[in-house]
Formats: sequence, structure tokens, C-alpha cells
Amino acid sequence: MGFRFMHAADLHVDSPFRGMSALPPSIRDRVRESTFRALDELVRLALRERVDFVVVSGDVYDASDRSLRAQLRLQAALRQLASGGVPVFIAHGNHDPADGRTARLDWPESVRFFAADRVETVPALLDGDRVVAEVHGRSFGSAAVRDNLALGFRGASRTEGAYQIAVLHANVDGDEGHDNYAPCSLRDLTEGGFDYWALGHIHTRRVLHERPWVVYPGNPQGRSVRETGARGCYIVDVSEAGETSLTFHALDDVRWAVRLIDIAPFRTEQELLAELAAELEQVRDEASGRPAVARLVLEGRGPLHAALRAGGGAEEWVSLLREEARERADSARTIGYGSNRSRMRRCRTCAWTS
Ligand SMILES: [Mn+2]
Repeated sequence: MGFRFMHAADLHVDSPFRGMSALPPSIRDRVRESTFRALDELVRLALRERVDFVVVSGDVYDASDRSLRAQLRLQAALRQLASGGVPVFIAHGNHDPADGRTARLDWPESVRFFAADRVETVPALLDGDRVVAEVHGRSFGSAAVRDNLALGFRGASRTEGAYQIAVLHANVDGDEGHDNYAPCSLRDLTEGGFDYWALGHIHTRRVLHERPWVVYPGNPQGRSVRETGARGCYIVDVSEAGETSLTFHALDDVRWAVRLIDIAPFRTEQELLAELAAELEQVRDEASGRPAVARLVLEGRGPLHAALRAGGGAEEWVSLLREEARERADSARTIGYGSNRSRMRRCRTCAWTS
């Protein structure tokens, strides 16, 4: 029988969003709440799409000493999934290792947190007595795991004919943009005899290999302006014949965007203003109704250079953009603005719109 599961990772629930003190409180609050809202959206999607189970590949929480608030919100989310009959399989990662401080809470029976000292194997889906899909997983025991945990999956017991899913937080082929935790090679994974490696750690979604599948779903909510674009999870459909297909679903509550604008062609403030407003309009369109945070980076040299570099220039431009945005979009509402920084030949502006 065919089935369907959700693969998510790096939820970073209760991410503190530090370094945003320059933002107006209303915006800061919305951003602060975004990892919780993305989690709620994840639950809604899983129930709406009627997935058979959910796997989460680490960094569920943002901090190893997880906040009680984060744990209670996760508990509420998992209870909703449990009452919808959806089991959840969770492996911890470097942000939320098993040795972190944990409140004593009751978790639904259908939720499985994988152990840190060994690879555990559990049947994820049964058809009568027959195991349709099997999930293998291992959590990080402490934050900085330098061992190749992937190799330990090879000895896992497997039920003949069942679809094999391995859940792990890991850095494949030494991705330099991320801490090199649980390092492994793509070959370690593709030669392991599994159908689907449900990975976490790299925050931008990537399918590293097909048949067998090696997948990073990315984080469901960008945690800073460095994590731009749509973020969410994959819904994975496995046909009766074992054919696998992935569908990405956005879950982010606040979308981040960066736009680079060369000031060279603009001769007047009017022209540049129109261009920036058009950029923001585009950011808003791409955000499909959710609030968006845009950083506009003005670069290059041109007739407006001196005016932009003048004291207080960037802040004034940000407030102009807010007014412009308000005039342009009847239904859209500009809710504030962020800080600005200027460097030699580079002037940054953050405009916040919803
Ligand atoms: Mn992470």
C-alpha cells in the first residue's frame, strides 16, 4: 500500500531572534512568535494532508536548555497530531541534544524521541501485521558530535519489504557554512541500504540524492535575514511500488528577503524611490500574504551616492518607503522599519512591510 509522510527539521522553536533591538516592538513580537506559528502551521498541514506519520530531524528546540514555553508549545503541537492519529518520530540535533535541561512532561504515546546512545528502529506504519515503513533514528547526546553517526545505521535491523527511513542530524560532505557535526559523506548514506535519509542541520532545503533519497527539508521559519525565501517542509509520497515523490510546502510565518540594488542608473531621488517601492512590492507578492522583512542593499556609485551617504539619509529613506508602500498598496499595511547600516559605497536599509 502507498503511504505519505512529512519530513521536517530545524524547527528551532523559541528562537530568540537576537540583534533585532532596533525594531519597533510590534514587529519584534511578531518575529519572536514566528517559530511557534510555523510549528502550528506544520500541524495543520500534517492533518490536512493526512500524512501517515511525521519525522523531525533535529534542532526541534533552539537551545539545549530549552525554555519551558518551547516545550509546552511542542507538547501541544504533538498532542494535536496524536489526537489526529499521526505518530511523530524525533531525533535531537546539536541545538537540542539529549543532555540539555528538560522539563518533566508527559508526551503522547505516539511520539518517539530517538535515543542518543544507539540507532533505534521502530515500525512507522503497519498494514495488518505487515510492516510497511520502518524508521531508524539516533539523537545527538551532546551538542558537538564529531563522530560519523551515519555509519552506525548500517547494522540496524530491517524488515524485508518495508520502506526504510533513516532520521539523522548531520553535515554531509563537510558543508562549510555549518558546524561540522556528525560529519559523513554522501556515499556513507547512499550505500547504507536505506530508501530515504531524512536529514537535518542545513537550513536551506536540498535534495542531495535521488533513489535513494538524501534530503534536507530546511527550517520551517527563517531565523534572520540570512535565511531568505520560502521555508517549510516536504511531504513525501511513496507509491505501492515504492516510487518516492516530494512536494515542498511553505510553513514560514514571516518571510525574509534581501534585495541588491545598483544605484548607478538613478539620477533623481524620485526614480530611486520608485525602484525601491517596486522591489518591496515584489517582496510582498512573493510572500503570499504573510509579513515580509526586506533588507534593501544599495550599492555601486552614481549621481545619488552623496545624498544617500549624508547623515541620517538611510533612516529618512526607510520612512519614505513606508509612506510610499502605504500609498501603493491599499490592502497592504506597512508596519514599521528596521535599523540601517552604511558602509563605504554600501548603504543598507531594512524596510518592514506586511
Ligand atoms: Mn539547525
